[in-house]
Amino acid sequence: MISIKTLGQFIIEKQADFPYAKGELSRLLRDIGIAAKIVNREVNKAGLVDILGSIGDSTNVFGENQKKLDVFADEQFIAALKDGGECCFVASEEQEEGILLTDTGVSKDAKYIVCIDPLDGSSNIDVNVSVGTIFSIYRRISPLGESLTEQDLLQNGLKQVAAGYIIYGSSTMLVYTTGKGVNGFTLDPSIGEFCLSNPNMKIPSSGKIYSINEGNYSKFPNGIKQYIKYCQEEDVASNRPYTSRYIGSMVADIHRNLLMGGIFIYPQTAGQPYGKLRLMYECNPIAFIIEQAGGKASTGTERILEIEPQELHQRVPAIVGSSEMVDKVLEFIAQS
Ligand code: AHM
Ligand code: MG
Repeated sequence: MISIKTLGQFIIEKQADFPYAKGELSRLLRDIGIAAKIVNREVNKAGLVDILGSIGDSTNVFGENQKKLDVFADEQFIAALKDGGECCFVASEEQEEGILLTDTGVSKDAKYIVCIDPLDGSSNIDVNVSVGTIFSIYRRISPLGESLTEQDLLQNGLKQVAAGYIIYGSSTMLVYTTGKGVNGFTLDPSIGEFCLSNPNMKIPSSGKIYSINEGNYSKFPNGIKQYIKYCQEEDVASNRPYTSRYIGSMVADIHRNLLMGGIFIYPQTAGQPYGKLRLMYECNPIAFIIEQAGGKASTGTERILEIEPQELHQRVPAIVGSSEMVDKVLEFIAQS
């Protein structure tokens, strides 16, 4: 008989690492895992939409309302967090304002705040390329029963109690950390469970892959341009030239680099002084995971996890990956 460990079993075992834990965080992670399976089912059906009816606020041939997948994912995760009762506030990329779940009464005593990008890389859905979900979990600061304040909602990345991503790819995987290493689970569709497949993940300290949208090259800061040229130079000792790989789904680019070693960069450009990616539900959770796996995450001038957030949808430049490669970029930036 093959011995497998499911996400649910693993979460319960790990609860013992937190002596005063009452199981709320475990339940919250489990709720996210369940929503991820439902989103996975829909993502995998995406190609059939043309047969069953068009996406949008239209009705398919069965009379069912077809929703855009990112909207569907957003609703699914929020519903799971609401019903689970462990989350008092959700900030989502899909929602201009955060959602207070305490109003429902269900989460009245809920301790946790979740920031989520329900379906990242959504431009890739229609072309059958991997997309992902990214989430970040914080503990509320204000006492239970009292109103949440800005302090609760805008905590820096070091305060994350857990973070993770789900990649809907050739296999679907959930990777998460609670600050004690990073573990990866692959969905086994035959039993409908995420099973531990990548325990204690570590990113190699260096690699051969650089991931950046080079189409924006002319608008990049000088330090980044110089680093790209460095990646392309021939040098046997440092294994260059590196290989360029850019999917345009952050989760997929980060996941590959986590496994193989590499660097992912989304810098500021002339037109986007803070880059494109969002701090609270894209960069912070990814930075937490990559640091826990032994890598680094910086804006070019500061550690991403130390940024004091000013607003829920704030953007920051991101330089994330193998520690030696991030250090090299920072050297170029410092000299430029
Ligand atoms: P999204 O949240 O609208 O999907 O945008 C985020 C995505 C990231 O997954 C990816 O790294 C980046 O946007 C790609 O952007 P670009 O096409 O500008 O390179
Ligand atoms: Mg996104």
